[in-house]
Order: sequence, then structure tokens, then C-alpha cells
Amino acid sequence: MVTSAPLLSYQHELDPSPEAFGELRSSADCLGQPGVLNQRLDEDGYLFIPGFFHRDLILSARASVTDRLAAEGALDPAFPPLEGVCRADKALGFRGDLAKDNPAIDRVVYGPELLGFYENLFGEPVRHFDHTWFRAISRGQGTPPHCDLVYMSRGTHQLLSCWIPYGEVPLEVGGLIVLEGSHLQAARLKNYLEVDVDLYCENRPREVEKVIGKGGWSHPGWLTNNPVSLREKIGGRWLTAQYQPGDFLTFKMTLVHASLDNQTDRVRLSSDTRYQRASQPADARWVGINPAGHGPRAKQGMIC
Ligand SMILES: O=C(O)CCC(=O)C(=O)O
Ligand SMILES: [Fe+2]
Repeated sequence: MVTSAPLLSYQHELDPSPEAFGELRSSADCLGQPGVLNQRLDEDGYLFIPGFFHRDLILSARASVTDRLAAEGALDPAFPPLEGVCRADKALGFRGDLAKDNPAIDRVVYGPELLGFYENLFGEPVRHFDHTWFRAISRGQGTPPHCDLVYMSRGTHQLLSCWIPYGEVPLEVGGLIVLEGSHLQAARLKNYLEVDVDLYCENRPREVEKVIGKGGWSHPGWLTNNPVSLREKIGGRWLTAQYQPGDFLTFKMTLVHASLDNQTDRVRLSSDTRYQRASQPADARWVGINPAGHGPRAKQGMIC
């Protein structure tokens, strides 16, 4: 992959050599073949489907978000809102509120195209989590390496995340990166994969204060904040793409992923949402009309 700017992830410079960095494999050509898709999902831990959605569907969802960002004064008024140019004095980040009461986002993430994809993949009726994660990432921001299991392990583990960019996300705007083969490292990552950030030890006063007193997490959720040393330790390449509107990337709960940092003044907009077989149990924190999320109702004490 051609790179001009250095590849930054959580302020660490990734090794751009072909042994350490590469492109996601496209499975767009296997869409009608669930057997092949499932085999690839097992092999790679992810499926990358470029050009899946109609571009206009994604761009109208983008407009719904950039209009909100413009209305709150987060965007540079010298540019059309759709360009998503951030004001230099405003930092953006995780913004679940941008997907709330937003029919244009719902149309993408819970519409017939994507639900149909998962139904075909799972071979039976599916359900999605009712919580929609949404990010508006401005310059200097990115996501450190983690697996999603630590946030959503109380139902089936045969759950898939779906990352969708709303607009072009070239390398310097900072899209998702996945660590090749990391879903096959469960034995090595065992202690980390057993984490549940909302579980805490009742017999450890400092943990009780952190989780119950302050409403925080018993564990930060990240596997590490250094994607470079992580790759050197567990191997594989960091894989990504020059994302276009219409693309999506779906992946397993145990696949290590992170993002590149945004090195531009253009906001990186993306959602991440979750899908599973309807017949399997769902993590109660994320389903229903007003899901508990990581809030007080989700905290569970145990004796350690
Ligand atoms: O978009 C990001 O920076 C992180 C997304 C993520 O962690 C996910 O899709 O599970
Ligand atoms: Fe994640």
C-alpha cells in the first residue's frame, strides 16, 4: 500500500514494511457464497466488503451527522458541512449521541442490506444490539489495540462487530486496522479475553470505589496502548484499507484491532454495531429500549 505520511497509531509510528503492514483481503466477490464467507471469517477473523452499500445511502447518513456537527459549531464554517472540516479549537471523539434518533444512520446499520448480509452469513434469523456506537474522530485521535469481547461477553461470543466509515477514510484520516491472525491467539491472550470491564471485586475497596463510586471500569479495556510492540510480540501484520463510502468491515470478538490516528483537519466518521444469531443469548447490557450499556445497572460485583 502506498503511504506518504508516517503511519501513526496511538502516537506510535507503525513499521510500513510489507512484513509488518498490508491490505485487508476483499471478500466482495464472495457475497452470495455463505460457505466461503464463513470459511474466510474463520481463517482471517474478519470479512472486508468494499462497495457493499449504495454510496448515496452512506453519504446521506454522513450529511445527517455533519449537519449536526455544523449546528453545534464543531466544523469550520469556511467549508461546506459535508466536507467535515473541523475547527482547530474543537476536539471530537466518541460521539454516540450523533447516532441517536438518527434515521439515516439506522437505515444503514439496521437496514435490509446489512441484516440480509448477516442472515445469509449466519444461515438463520439475526438480531442486532440496540446500542449504536458512533465516532467523530478529529486530528490527533485514534483507538488503541483491543478486542471487543471485553465489552460485550455476557451473551453469545459468536457475535460480530461491523465497522462502517461515512465518507472517504484514506490512511491519514485514520481508519480501522486489524492485527492479522490475532483471533487465533486466544491461548496467549487468555487473561485479557476473560476481562469484563463492568465486573469488579467486592472485596477490593479500591476497585469498588473506581467502579461503583466513580462509575468507571475495572479494566481500561485496551490490551495495550502500543500497537508497535504488540505486533512485534504476537506477530502478524497490521491490515487496513483506503476506505470508501459503501465499504464495511466485520470481525470476530477476539480479533485485535485499533485505528490509525487522524492526521488531518477532516473528521473521521464511523459507526460500530453488533450482530448475532437471534436464537443465541444476547448481552443484556446492549439490548432493549434503554440499554444499560456500561452504566450503573451493568456493574456486577464478585468475590475474587
Ligand atoms: O473506530 C474506531 O476507532 C474503533 C472502532 C472499534 O473499536 C470497533 O469497531 O470495534
Ligand atoms: Fe472495537
